[in-house]
Amino acid sequence: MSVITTRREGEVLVVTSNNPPVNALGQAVRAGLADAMAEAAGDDAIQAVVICCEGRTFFAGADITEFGKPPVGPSLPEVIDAIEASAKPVVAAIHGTALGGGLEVALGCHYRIAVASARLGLPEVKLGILPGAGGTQRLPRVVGVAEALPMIVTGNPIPAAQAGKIGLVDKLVAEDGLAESGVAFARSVIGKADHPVSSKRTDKIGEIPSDSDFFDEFRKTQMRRLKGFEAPEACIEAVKAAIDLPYEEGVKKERELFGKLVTGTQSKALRHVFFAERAAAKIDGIPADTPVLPVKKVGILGAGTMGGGIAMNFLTAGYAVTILEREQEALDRGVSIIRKNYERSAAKGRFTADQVERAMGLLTPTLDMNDLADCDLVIEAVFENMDVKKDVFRKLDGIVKPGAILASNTSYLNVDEMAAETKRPGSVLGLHFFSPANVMRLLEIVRAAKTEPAVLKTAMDLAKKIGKVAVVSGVCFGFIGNRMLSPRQRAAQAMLLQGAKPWDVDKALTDFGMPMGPFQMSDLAGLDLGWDKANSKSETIRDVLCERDRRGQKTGKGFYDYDENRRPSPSKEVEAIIDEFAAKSGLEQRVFSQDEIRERLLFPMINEGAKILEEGMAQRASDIDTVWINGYGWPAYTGGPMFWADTIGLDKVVAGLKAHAAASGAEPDICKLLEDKAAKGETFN
Ligand code: HSC
Ligand code: NAD
Repeated sequence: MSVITTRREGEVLVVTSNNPPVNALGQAVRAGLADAMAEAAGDDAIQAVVICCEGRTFFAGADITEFGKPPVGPSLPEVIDAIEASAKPVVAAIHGTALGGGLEVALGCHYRIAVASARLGLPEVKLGILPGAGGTQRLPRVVGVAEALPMIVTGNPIPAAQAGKIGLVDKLVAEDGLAESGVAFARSVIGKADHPVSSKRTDKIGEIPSDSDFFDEFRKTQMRRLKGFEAPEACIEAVKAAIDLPYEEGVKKERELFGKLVTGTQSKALRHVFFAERAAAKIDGIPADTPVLPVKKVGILGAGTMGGGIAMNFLTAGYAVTILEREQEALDRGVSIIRKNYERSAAKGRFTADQVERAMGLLTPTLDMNDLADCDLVIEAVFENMDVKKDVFRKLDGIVKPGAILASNTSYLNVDEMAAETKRPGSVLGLHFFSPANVMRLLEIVRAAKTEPAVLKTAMDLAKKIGKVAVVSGVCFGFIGNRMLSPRQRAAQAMLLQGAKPWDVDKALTDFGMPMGPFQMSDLAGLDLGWDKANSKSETIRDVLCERDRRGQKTGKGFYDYDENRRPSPSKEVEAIIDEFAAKSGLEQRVFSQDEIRERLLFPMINEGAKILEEGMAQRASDIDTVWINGYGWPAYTGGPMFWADTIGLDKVVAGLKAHAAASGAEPDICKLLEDKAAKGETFN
């Protein structure tokens, strides 16, 4: 059956798209829409047209899989121009998400109606491009620049009610019977003298001149979000063109900017990120009919840094949570931090006071492990110590109902060993959240040797429900993310002994787009994490820093000095300590370029990533990219570490690793998979 069908409701032609899963505007859909418009034009009995979609959503945009392939007509702009040129009014009837090209189709229509649950947006910028089918020119004309600019530059969709307020939607209609509502609306406009044509509107576009401060003010508020990305600035330029140029010329400008972006590296990388996140949700070796186990009540052990944040994820999503601590004081502290975090978010407008109370009302604090007996899932976030973890698993196994899932939030430890303490190893897995757990999107799901498929599938399902991006990892020290952090830390330390300063090292990574470098990260985490005070013998730079109470941000100083606002500055004392160690090492002191620092930090990570793949600890290279982008702030516009390695060339990475090893007088430890791929000219993705 054709993806586009038409049917007549009296004098109204109803055009329906059925192209699952999201009605992407692929070639067949575009051709079908063009045919339908021709059908309407050629039939005197037809006086209006309704465009709607079957399935879960209105058109969710252009078909992203077609980018980078030779275009096959009709193009989306041609189809939308044909819709807009129709002498008979066209009504878009929107449900689900009208996104990107989907919203551009709707903007080409003369009228838009939507159900209240619908959302409308132009998310192209998140794919490193801009709306290329007239969206940057039509949206400002329809809603004004002040409303259009944030939608185009941030890519965030708006709810239908707001779209109604700003004039993007003409009428909100009932959730059921959308096509019928469309027909009724169409009938109500038949016979009107003029139907609004988005590209010809002039009533709102003059409100903000293109040289107004508005654009600079907007840039300032979005600074952090825009840093390093090329597409947002192009979006701003396109919107300015909408103000300054006649529509036809503005469209030309838009097309030119789109063409440049879509062929660029950033857009390729961001499209990779889009598909990588979705691929990560697919697990090898799990039959499609594997059931998802019911989870209603969640137990959490430990109300410390992680336990509290983990609890918030579930509370926000509406799960009942019981949180366990050893002592009343720690329990009270944990619960009050959860409340404070919610209240802070409410103050920023992210929650209403009611939502805060509803979430807090779902939380049961306890000191008695027996209260976890009826939980469907229990996650432990107690100290990172195998004996403590084993003890917890043994006890939980005896208390929590049979069939319930037991999970560890361990950062490094062996989940198989914990599972072995229980009589239900099939129900044990790792759920590794990232700090702050209520904010970071990544969840590493650690598949232990005996984890059952249903348990794994349930965890993947839960991750989606609490808004996380989940990636499956095998059991190895540090799993995917932290395991790759270790060689980076070693490389950073080694450079200190050869003349680099912590701030030079960190700068190479922040310039690359990471939120912080290795030494800023150590200062944030605390240098004394795992440091043995009693046995410290001033053997490493870290030992000396901790001995002098330079333990990181929490003591006001670490590798850096911090002021009262936690702003870092280079430290003379640290420089002197490093110089002393460097002199003792006998290594030659030299100046490192920022390029060399970056390569020395990042190439060993790629090598480790390749080992992770070779050992089957990650299912695919793109999973590693997803981990680093969502768990550690790796800049998405480079596509993640493995994609980035592909873009610079694996042969270059191997050559770099060899050169760095030679410079340090060490044997290079290069992963065979990486070396083989480099030799064959292959890539990871
Ligand atoms: C665009 O529209 C550019 C335009 O300006 C036109 C430019 C024309 C220029 C011409 C110049 C001459 N395409 O996310 P889910 C797949 S750019 C292809 O899990 P959900 C997805 O991969 C586009 N495939 O579902 C997955 O496949 P799998 C702007 C797409 O319910 C499956 O659908 N639009 C696709 O959680 C389910 O996806 C966007 O960026 C697409 N556009 O969320 C919207 N969209 O099953 C992107 C999805 O094989 N999409 N797929 O893994 C989304 O944000 C989400 O998919 C939804 C649904 C919110 C729609
Ligand atoms: P934390 O010290 O802040 O909290 C641990 C809490 O567990 C403490 O409040 C302690 O009183 C409590 N606790 C200890 N034994 C208990 C028991 N038997 N029953 C109930 N409560 C008990 O530590 P954290 O940073 O939250 O780390 C917890 C776990 O999460 C560790 O395994 C850690 O490796 C992991 N993790 C930490 C981070 C991070 O950045 N902090 C990130 C990811 C994972």
